[in-house]
Amino acid sequence: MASNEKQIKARGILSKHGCLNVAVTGKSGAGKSSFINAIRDLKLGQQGAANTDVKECTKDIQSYQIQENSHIVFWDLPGLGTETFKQENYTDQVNLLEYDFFLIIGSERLTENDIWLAKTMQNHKKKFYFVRAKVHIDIITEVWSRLNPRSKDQILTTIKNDCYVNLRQHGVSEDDIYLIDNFTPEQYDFNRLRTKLLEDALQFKKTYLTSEYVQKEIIIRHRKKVLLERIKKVAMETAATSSKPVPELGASLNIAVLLRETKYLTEQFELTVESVAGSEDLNSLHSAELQELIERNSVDIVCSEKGIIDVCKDTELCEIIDLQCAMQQRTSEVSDSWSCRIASKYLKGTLDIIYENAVKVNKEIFRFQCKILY
Ligand SMILES: Nc1nc2c(ncn2[C@@H]2O[C@H](COP(=O)(O)OP(=O)(O)O)[C@@H](O)[C@H]2O)c(=O)[nH]1
Ligand SMILES: [Mg+2]
Repeated sequence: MASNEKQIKARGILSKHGCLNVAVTGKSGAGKSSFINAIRDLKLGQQGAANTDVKECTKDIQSYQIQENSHIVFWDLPGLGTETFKQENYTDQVNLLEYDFFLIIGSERLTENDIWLAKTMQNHKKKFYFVRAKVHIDIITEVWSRLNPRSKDQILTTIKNDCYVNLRQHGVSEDDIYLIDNFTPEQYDFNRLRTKLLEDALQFKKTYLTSEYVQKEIIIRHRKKVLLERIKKVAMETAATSSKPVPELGASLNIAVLLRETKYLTEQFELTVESVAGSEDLNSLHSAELQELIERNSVDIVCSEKGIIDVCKDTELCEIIDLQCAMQQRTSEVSDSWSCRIASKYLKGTLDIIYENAVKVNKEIFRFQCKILY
């Protein structure tokens, strides 16, 4: 597959259900692929490990997930500063701005490419951490190269200060700088970085779920508004055409139309497991739990003539209904406007029940999704 095609494919995968898409970028040879292997507890050559080498070896974009967290995806980007990937084209070549979050991996001295990446992120209001890899090498070579070697902490402080001084004007705080060595992930800042990334991914997912929930509630509210307009027309239709007397309500109604409408209203708010954001990422146990939750919380609208009468009797029109029935018994006349009012009352009452229920189920689904995040 041509690399362009792969990138377009990547674009589709990127928008996936609130997964934090982390682009691992930086100069070629900095340790990007090695970082991805380290965070996934893999060594070069192990099945599924990213390719790493002293020569440029990552030209296509690949994604990697870690076992303990499905809400984070690492994208191993080609290194910046090679013959193929130069600053002027890099943003487009790798769709840089599509990602949610960035790790700029550097090694040895901070380069112009590192600074350019930080500046690009800052200009586009993208969040990133700067990760200085290979610090173990710095510590070892100190002993070989100096007559009076500095302590390990002194070396680390020097590296960190150098990064901070050069990056702070691009919005980087000291905490956003991580000193790591990919071959000793139990040392230096590796675990702090791992923990922070997992926290960030969780926060990102929560924000995504919240926005999905709010969005759905807006849609539910809007749908109710549209359906209220529809009800006005249908109520007239059901009172005027092929209506039959319903003595309990003192009205004459087209029951078939009312039943058809009841079904229609129910369908407009139906929430299924499939319609829930990220449902294809749920394991079978969670899917079944969600299914059960939706069923347990859904109201059962009785789609029958008796159901219609019950809903009408349940409204504040009760007293007038009794009055109408009494009047009708005396005059044996049914007024069209009364029938229309009853039909409209019934449909609005039903819509209210279905709407309230949809709001409740939406809230329950959101709670469930937040619960299973932990
Ligand atoms: N000692 C040490 N070597 C590293 C580290 N990270 C990467 N390397 C080596 O640096 C070279 C380039 O690494 P790679 O992960 O392929 O860099 P990339 O081009 O940024 O993906 C390889 O030979 C790695 O073994 C590290 O943290 N410590
Ligand atoms: Mg690589």
